[in-house]
Parts: sequence; structure tokens; C-alpha cells
Amino acid sequence: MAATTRSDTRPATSDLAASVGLVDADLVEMYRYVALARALDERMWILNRAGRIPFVISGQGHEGAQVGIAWPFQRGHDWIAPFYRSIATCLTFGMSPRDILTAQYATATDPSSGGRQMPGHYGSRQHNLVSVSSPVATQLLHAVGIALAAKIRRTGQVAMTSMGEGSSNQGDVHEGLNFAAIHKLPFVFVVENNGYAISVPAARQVSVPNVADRASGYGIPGIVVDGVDVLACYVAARDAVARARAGQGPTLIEAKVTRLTGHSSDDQQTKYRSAEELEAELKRDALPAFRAQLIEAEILTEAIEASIAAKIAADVEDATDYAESQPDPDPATALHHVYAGDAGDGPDVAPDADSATETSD
Ligand SMILES: Cc1ncc(C[n+]2csc(CCOP(=O)(O)OP(=O)(O)O)c2C)c(N)n1
Ligand SMILES: [Mg+2]
Repeated sequence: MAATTRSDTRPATSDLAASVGLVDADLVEMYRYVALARALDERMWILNRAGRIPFVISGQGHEGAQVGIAWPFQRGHDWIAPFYRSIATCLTFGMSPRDILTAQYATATDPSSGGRQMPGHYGSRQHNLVSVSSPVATQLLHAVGIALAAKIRRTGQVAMTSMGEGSSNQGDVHEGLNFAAIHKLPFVFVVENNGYAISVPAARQVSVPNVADRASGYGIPGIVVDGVDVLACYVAARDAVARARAGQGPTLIEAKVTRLTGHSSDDQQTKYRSAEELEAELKRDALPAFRAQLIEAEILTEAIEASIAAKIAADVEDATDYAESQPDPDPATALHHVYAGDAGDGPDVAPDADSATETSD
């Protein structure tokens, strides 16, 4: 994913890009994904407040870490089991703004689930993104299973999963990490620590300063990385992917991020976070920090930024119009996709002949 198209002319490489082994075009593209995820997320809140979509669970404050960490994984080859805040991860790994917004609208053409899943439960068979499960942390077991299959089949694939620090306390995490460590599976475990599990602060969830401190209990590396620093996140993930591909086993990466919104559109975080705390969180936003870093390095010029902003605005507009125009799933197809092969690949828009013979047991 990180490799840019090489041509006869050497791509521009600033000191900043060279310091992490990338070229300037990579950094500009990373910035575009961070900004796109934010713009799409902001649009979701407007659509929610306008009564067009029922529920938003936001990635705002997580985008920089998600793009940096997803970058070294190989699109269409590696696997990611994301969670409900993984909008930037899913975009970086190949989903489009249309894919994200049709999931919010639960249309028949939504690739995540054809309108069956809760909003925010993104997934894409086409892009090796495993469908999100509502019980938190179960995705770790899915990703470890995929890593086991990759090892047995010698495919060279790496599996990653991400979740919050609260979710990382679930029993599934211990079982999966222990198994992955014993068998040196090609697996990367990402904890996006935003300091809260809904209204419960981190100190009431985890008894050690960092979730990554627990990695030593599994005999695997545990890396703490500043989620505001997109390139530091990239480097942590790049090294973890290299270890995994080399057969050296899993890595736990904990990115310290912030949650700029309430837990969801049904939550009001001013009830349990002070105005001072929320004000301070704004300074931990990777979007302006990354933009300033790229301007300082003379990678992001006014012209480039303007063209990125125009493209993002057009993409968000297009995705909204598209999702608005798409049909709801046909109720007669409600039992499709429960078992493999029980429906075609197309969207469940119109009743089909088979549905009349299906039963509900
Ligand atoms: C097994 C299970 N328990 C509880 C919930 C309800 N729940 C949904 S999100 C959430 C908070 C998770 O916090 P964290 O893992 O820190 O992620 P964040 O939302 O902060 O990104 C909870 C308790 C759930 N979905 N699944
Ligand atoms: Mg959290």
C-alpha cells in the first residue's frame, strides 16, 4: 500500500518522508485520507441531526493513528478486522465514501451488510475487511484465526485488528493473544486508547498505565505510540508488519488517541467530561498537527491543499447523494446471507423467486 507508482523520474522525497522511508506523494495521500475521514464523519453528524441517518459512532480524533497504522498493510492481500470507529482504516484499505454512507443509510446496496448491520459496522469482502461484530473484542479472535490460516497456507498475509482500550479487557483478547504469541502468528493487535469506554475513564478500566504493558505477559513487543503523530504510527505498524511477515509473531501497538465527540450520537460527553478537559483534547487532534507538519516540510502547498479539499468536498457530496438515492433492502430477502450460498452476490432490492420458499425457523 505504501509503495507509490515508480516511474523513470525519481519521486520527490523530502527529508521528512525519507526519514520514514516514504516519498512525498505517500504523505500527501495519507493526509488526504485523514482529512477525508474527518469530512465524511462530520457529514454523518449533520445527516443524523437532520434525521436522515439514525446513529453515528464517530472516528473523530482517531483518524491520524488509523491512517498511519493501516498504511503498511497490503491492500487486497492482508486482512483487517476493524471496529466501529475504523472509518479512516476502512477508507485507507479500499472502501469508498459511498460504501461508508450506504452503510449509514442501511441501503440494499451497502457493501458492509446490505443494510442488515447496525450503522458503523463496516466490512468489505472485496477489500479483506471483516464485518464488525457488535460484541466488542470478538474481532480479535477472527483476526487471529485468519493469521493462523495464513501461516498454515503460507500465503505471506498479515492480519490486524483494532479496538478501544476498554474492549481490550475482554477475555477474548487474552485467549487470542496468548494463542497468537505461542504460534508466532502473523498478527498485529492495535489498541486505539482514547481514554474512555463510553463514560468510564481509562483509570477505571486498566490497572496499568498502558495497555501495551500487558504485551510482556505474552512475550511479544508492546509499543506505545502517540496517535497524534501519523508518521510515528506508520513506523510502529511498518515494523510490526515486517516482524509478522518474517515469522517473528505478533506485536501489540497502543496508539494514544483522543475522542473528539461523544461516544455516539446518543451520548452527551459534557455530562462526564469537564470543559477544560474537552478544550485540551482539541490540541491532540492529528488532522491539524499533520497538516502543519507537512506545510512545515514544504510537502503540502496551498495549491495541493486546495485541490485535496475540493476533491474531498466533491466525494462527500457524491457519497451523500448516492446513498440518498439508493433503495432500502427488500424485506422478503431478510433471510439472505445467513448461510454461505443462500443468496446471490447482488443487492437484495427486488423480491426473487426463491424467497417465497424460505422459512423463518
Ligand atoms: C461485550 C460487549 N460489552 C459491552 C458493549 C457495549 N459497548 C459498546 S462500545 C463500548 C465501549 C468500548 O470502549 P473502548 O473499547 O474504549 O472503545 P471506544 O468506544 O472508546 O473507542 C461498550 C461498553 C458491547 N458492545 N459489547
Ligand atoms: Mg476507549
